[in-house]
Amino acid sequence: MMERTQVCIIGAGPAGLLLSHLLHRQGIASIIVEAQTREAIEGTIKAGVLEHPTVELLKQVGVGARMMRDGFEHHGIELAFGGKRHRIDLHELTGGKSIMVYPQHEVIKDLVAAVLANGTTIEFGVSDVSLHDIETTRPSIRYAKGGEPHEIQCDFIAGCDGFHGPSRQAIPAAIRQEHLKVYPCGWFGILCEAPPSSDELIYAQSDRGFVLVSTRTPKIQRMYFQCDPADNVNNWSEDRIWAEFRARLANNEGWALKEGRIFQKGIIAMRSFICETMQHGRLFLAGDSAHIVPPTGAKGLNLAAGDVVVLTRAIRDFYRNGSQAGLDGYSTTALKRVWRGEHFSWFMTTMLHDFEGEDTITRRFRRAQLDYVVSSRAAATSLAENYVGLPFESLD
Ligand code: RFL
Ligand code: PHB
Repeated sequence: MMERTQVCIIGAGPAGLLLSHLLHRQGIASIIVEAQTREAIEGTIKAGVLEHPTVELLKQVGVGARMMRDGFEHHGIELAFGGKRHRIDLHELTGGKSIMVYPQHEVIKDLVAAVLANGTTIEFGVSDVSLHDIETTRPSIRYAKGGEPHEIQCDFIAGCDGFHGPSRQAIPAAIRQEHLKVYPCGWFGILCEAPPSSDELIYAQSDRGFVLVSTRTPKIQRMYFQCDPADNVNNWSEDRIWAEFRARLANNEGWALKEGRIFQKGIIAMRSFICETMQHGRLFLAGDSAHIVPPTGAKGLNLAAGDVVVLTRAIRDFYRNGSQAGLDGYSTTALKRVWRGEHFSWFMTTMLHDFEGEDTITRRFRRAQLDYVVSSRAAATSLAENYVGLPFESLD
């Protein structure tokens, strides 16, 4: 079957769905193709923190109602080290900004509902997606669904297919510069049935490794501890997991984690990755297809949102007044924000994780940096400004 649309979007993650919705609001049509089922994308546990510009954008484009009702606004975070907790007052340090704890799969549900209500097609469960003629003004994608071959012709292809999707590979290797840093650790993430242990997220550094205490609802908590990326979740019983959390969060202040039944476990890799350029011909990458951050800065989804704002503007200007400038400058504009988020994520990661085999001077530098961040208003303000998120491009 052959179809035609203005923008063909590969991937129904936050990047692809939000792009489709933003384009629709500019009167631009799209079709999304997605390898997984709707149930799978709406059920995958990923991000938890939305930064201030993302929250404002979701509200502004009419997909923020459930987030405002069910999400949790946080005005600060805590850094724990040396047996003590130290609060970073995001709200006060940024002139009133905050972050929202609202799970990625709930954002996905809100966006899928909005995109379908726009009358846009999302083709779920496709396979063998390939990109064609991206160096011409009539690119297309081909894929299979239910054993049948399909083709979509379009003006633009948006590669929103995550780190493992085919879009990035469609940019010739010779013009693609890839920057990669793999960290020698992973994060072991759990969901458990327990009340919150803290009003705010705790990022904890210890000699046994990093811990993040996050939350989902008053009854479900999300926590992570730094682990060997090659470890297996089956090596970790509930008892062993809680013992590890207790050892890493040992403190002089008399508080302890509230423990409960663990019902989800997983290990994620930690890497920093940037693909320069994010465009080729009529193909534009957005989100994790072009860049990955370690999760310590809570930036991945938020960087994806920043990209699609820039891309929406560029495509809108093309259709509205034939301008090519936004399209030509897409990668340069988007990458500026991406590099900032990448650096911040690296900064948070190296400040909070101890790595095996490090020399003692590196460990002492880490402690000096932590002491500085919690004792200098200038240093805390810098962390807060980055954590709540630097502004997006304007869509007006
Ligand atoms: P996604 O979410 O990976 O979506 C890509 C979609 O493309 C589909 N796809 C294909 N479709 C068709 N054909 C193909 N060949 C395809 N190949 C792939 C996939 O099925 C998928 O549906 O990328 P996107 O949209 O760029 O969004 C990026 C975010 O998902 C990611 O950056 C965040 O989850 C990162 N992240 C966090 N980001 C934050 O902003 N704040 C956080 O607090 C935060 N915490 C996290 C995180 C990521 C985590 N994990 C699991 C990696 C915590 C964790 C544990
Ligand atoms: C989460 O709640 O999943 C979460 C929060 C903050 C991060 C990463 C993940 O930095």
